[in-house]
Amino acid sequence: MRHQAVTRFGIWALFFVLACQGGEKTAPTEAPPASAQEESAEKSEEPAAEPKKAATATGLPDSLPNGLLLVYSQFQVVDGKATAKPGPARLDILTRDGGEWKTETVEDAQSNVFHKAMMLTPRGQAPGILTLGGSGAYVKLWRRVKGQPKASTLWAAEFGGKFNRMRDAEVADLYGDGTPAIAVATHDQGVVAVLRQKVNKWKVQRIDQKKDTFVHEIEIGDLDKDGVLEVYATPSEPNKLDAEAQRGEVVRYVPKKGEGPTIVADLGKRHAKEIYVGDVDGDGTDELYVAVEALTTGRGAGLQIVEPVEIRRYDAGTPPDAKVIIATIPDRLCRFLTAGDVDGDGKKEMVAASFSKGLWLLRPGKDPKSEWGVESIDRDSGGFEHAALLTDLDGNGTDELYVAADVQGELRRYIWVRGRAKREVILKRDIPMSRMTWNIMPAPTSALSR
Ligand SMILES: [Ca+2]
Ligand SMILES: [Ca+2]
Ligand SMILES: [Ca+2]
Ligand SMILES: [Ca+2]
Repeated sequence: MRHQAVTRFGIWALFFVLACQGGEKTAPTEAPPASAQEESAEKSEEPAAEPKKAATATGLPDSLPNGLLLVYSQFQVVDGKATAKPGPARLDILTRDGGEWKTETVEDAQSNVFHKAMMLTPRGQAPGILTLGGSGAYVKLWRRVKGQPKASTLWAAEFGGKFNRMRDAEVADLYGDGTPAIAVATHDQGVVAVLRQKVNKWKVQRIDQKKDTFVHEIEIGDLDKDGVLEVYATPSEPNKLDAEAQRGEVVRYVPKKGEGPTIVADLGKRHAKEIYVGDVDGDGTDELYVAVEALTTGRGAGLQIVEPVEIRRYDAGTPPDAKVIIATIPDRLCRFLTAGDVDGDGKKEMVAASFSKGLWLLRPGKDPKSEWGVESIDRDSGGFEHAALLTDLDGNGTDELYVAADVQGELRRYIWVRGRAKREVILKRDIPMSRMTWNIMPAPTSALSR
C-alpha cells in the first residue's frame, strides 16, 4: 500500500508535488489578492533571526511577557540540500527580550518528530513543557534541571501497527476534580487515551482503539453546556496522499460519564485532520468547526478538485450528516484553524491556514450558523501543515497571528492595522525543506526562562 511508504520525507516530497498541482484546476476564486504588506526588509537575503529594534509600524515591543513553543521534524542537510534522513525531534523555545528574538532548541533522539509542545502545570507541581513525540511515541514533560531541559516520560507506547506516533493532545480538567487530564490522539491503531495524574504518576486509560486508523486531532469543550467537558477526535483511514477518497469522521467522548465514541460529524468519502472547538461566535456556548479536506479525482498531474476544502460548523445536537458550511477555501488541504480577536473589537475571528492557497480570515456574519465572510490575508504563505496561531503575546488585548510558512522557510507575525494584515518575518531558515513545523503554542516567558 502506497501510503505505508510515506515517510516523513515522503510527505515533504509529496508536498512539493502537491504544491505544484494542488488546486490549480479548481474554479477561479472571488477572493481578493493578498493584502498582507511586508513591513520589514527581512524578506531579502538577511540571515535568520536578525534582531529587530522597536518596529513601531508593526507594534512589536522590545520584550514580550509570552513566548512561543515551535515543534518540528527536521532533516539532515548535505551539501546545502535537505536529505531524506530525519533528525531528532525538535522543539524551539522562542522568546523576545532586549529587542531580540531568542531561540533555545531542545532535541529528543527517541522520536523523529514533536507534533506538539504546550505548557502543563500538574496539580501541586511546577509548570513544565509537555511534548507529543512520534516514532517513537512518547508523551514527555520537560523541566529545567540546573538550567538544562530534562524530560520525564509520562507515556510511551507501541500500538502494534506500522507507526507509533503521539499526534495531538489537549489538557483540561476532564473529570471536574481540579486535576488536569491529558487527552491524546495517536497513529495508527486508533488509540485515544486520557492520562490522569495520580500524584507523581500518570495513569493511562485507553478510551478507544480501532485497527489501521489515524487519529489526528483532539479538541475539548462543552457544546451541550451541561458543565461536563467533551473530548472530540478525528479518526480517519490511514493517510493516502495520492488517493481520491479518505473516509473520516469526528467523534465525541465524555470521559467523566464513560461515554463514546459517538459520531458527531460523518464526513462520508471525505475526512478532516483539523477541528476547532470554542465559542467563536461569542454567544457563550462552544461550537465545533471541522476543516473538511477536498474531494479530488485523478492523480498526479491529472488531479482535480471536485469539492474544495469546507469549514463546517456543528452545534450540540446537530445531526452527523448536517452540512452547515461557514466557509469554502479553494484548496485541497487545511490543517490549521485558529480563533482570536485580530482587531480588538471584542469579537472573535477565525484564521484558516490552507496548504497552498495562503491564509484566510473568516468572520461570522449576522447569522454565525450560516455563511461567514471570507477574505484572503496572504497568498504568499504555504506549508503542508502551515501551523498558525492567533495569540496575544504582547498582552495588549488584541491577538497577533503567528504562522510557520514552511514553503518560504519563515516564521511570520501579522497584526491588523486599519483592517489590513501587516506581515513581518521573525525567523528565516536558509533551507526551507530542512524542517517542517507541526505546531505553535504560546507560553509565559516566566515559565520558560532559565
Ligand atoms: Ca458537556
Ligand atoms: Ca458559541
Ligand atoms: Ca474582532
Ligand atoms: Ca496583542
